[in-house]
Amino acid sequence: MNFGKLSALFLLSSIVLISCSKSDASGVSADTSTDTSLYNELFVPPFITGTNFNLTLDKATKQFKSGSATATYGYNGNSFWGPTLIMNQGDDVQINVTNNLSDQTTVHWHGFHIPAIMDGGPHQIIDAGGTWSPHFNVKNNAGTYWYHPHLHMKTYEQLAKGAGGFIIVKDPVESALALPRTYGTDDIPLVLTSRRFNSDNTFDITGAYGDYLLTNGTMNAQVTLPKQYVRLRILNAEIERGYDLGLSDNRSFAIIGNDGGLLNAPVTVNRVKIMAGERVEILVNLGADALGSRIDLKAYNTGQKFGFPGAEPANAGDFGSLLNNKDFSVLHIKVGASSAEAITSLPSTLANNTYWTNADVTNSRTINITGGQAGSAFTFDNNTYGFTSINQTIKLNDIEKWTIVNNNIFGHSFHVHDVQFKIIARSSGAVGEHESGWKDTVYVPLGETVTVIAKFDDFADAVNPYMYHCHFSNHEDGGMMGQFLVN
Ligand SMILES: [Cu+2]
Repeated sequence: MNFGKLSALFLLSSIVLISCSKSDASGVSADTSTDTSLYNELFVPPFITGTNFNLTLDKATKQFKSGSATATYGYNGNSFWGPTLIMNQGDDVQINVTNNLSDQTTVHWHGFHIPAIMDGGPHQIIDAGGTWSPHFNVKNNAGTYWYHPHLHMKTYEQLAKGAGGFIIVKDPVESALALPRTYGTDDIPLVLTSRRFNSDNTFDITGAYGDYLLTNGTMNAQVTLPKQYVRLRILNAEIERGYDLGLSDNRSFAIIGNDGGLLNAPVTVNRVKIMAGERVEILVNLGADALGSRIDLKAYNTGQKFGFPGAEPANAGDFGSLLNNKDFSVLHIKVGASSAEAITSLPSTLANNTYWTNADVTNSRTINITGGQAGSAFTFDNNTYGFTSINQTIKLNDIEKWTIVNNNIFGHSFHVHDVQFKIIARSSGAVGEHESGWKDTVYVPLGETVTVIAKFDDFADAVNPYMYHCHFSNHEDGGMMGQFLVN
């Protein structure tokens, strides 16, 4: 599709009836009914821990709906998504990535502060049948990160087919806290995305939005969680859609971390927005719930402001979907017996991050979101991504202030490789508490200017660039990406 026609198509999509064959309601997101036959058990990815990790990406199939199984990708024999890699800060790790696809791929370690040559961006290509073996020291703070393909113009397709996985980093600060951390019991990774199906049950890999929510690749997912505080590590791995998450009885929950790890203290809310590429860790207290009771984690996506991806009202076409502008269940939770070593209270403080401020800044630059008008793709500063172009050059150890200006036609999710930054300003008002920690991805709504500060330290390389890009993978594939050198 031509993403440059976004604005025109969006305007048309609400008034033009587009015929579609997506009327099969079997996968429509579940309501809060107690009929458990509506639900499928949540897939919790297996985990691998240590300092040596082997990942093999392969073709697979998965039965999502009645009829044919869907052609998918998965790492290590999984039918959609891959194992969770659990690493310790300070460890030297090696990862061997074997590509059993008949296409090239790459694997990017999203959020990691590592040398550019190890980053897994578009330049670290793994040919079909090949193996790539990056190695690096884990410098990141404890938090929820992820890996995914980053092959230019193929990121959307490979991610959409299910290539991706979580990385959980542990460190002494996090380990000293009384937090839920029994993986798969009271510490649950949740990756949110949605897919549209063609009539033969293959994925439709063209538009911005899917019609059916997949939580860890599970349609209509349900899970039994223990009657205590549970930790949900939520990743938005969508093509474009944003989620405004909350719980179906409107209870409050605590945000304890975002992209780059723990916040300094928990923040209590009853909604949290999470956009493509972002992570948020929340604690939900199920301690007062009756055994066997049910509650839904839901997306409250009705009535979001124009530019919020997925708020468009159409239910079909490139910028519509069955989930657009709706509230829908993300995870149906059944309350089960409490587990050993249950966490029953919330820590009052978490980490002791010291963030960059304006006073620390040694260099500033501005990046404008451009393009997207009829007939053109989205770009930065009117430059379409060039494989050999260097768009920014940064001096090693500079503390840079980046101002991202979106006087354009839609919202975007802005991701920078190499660094974790601090969001210091939004032109619309205050920076959200849910994004008050270290971040690698920031939502830039339509009409807004966002300012972030990062230090570009440790890794100089005069040849190999890092990427900054929109994390809407269709925009990224279309050229909404730039390259920077640190030297
Ligand atoms: Cu974008």
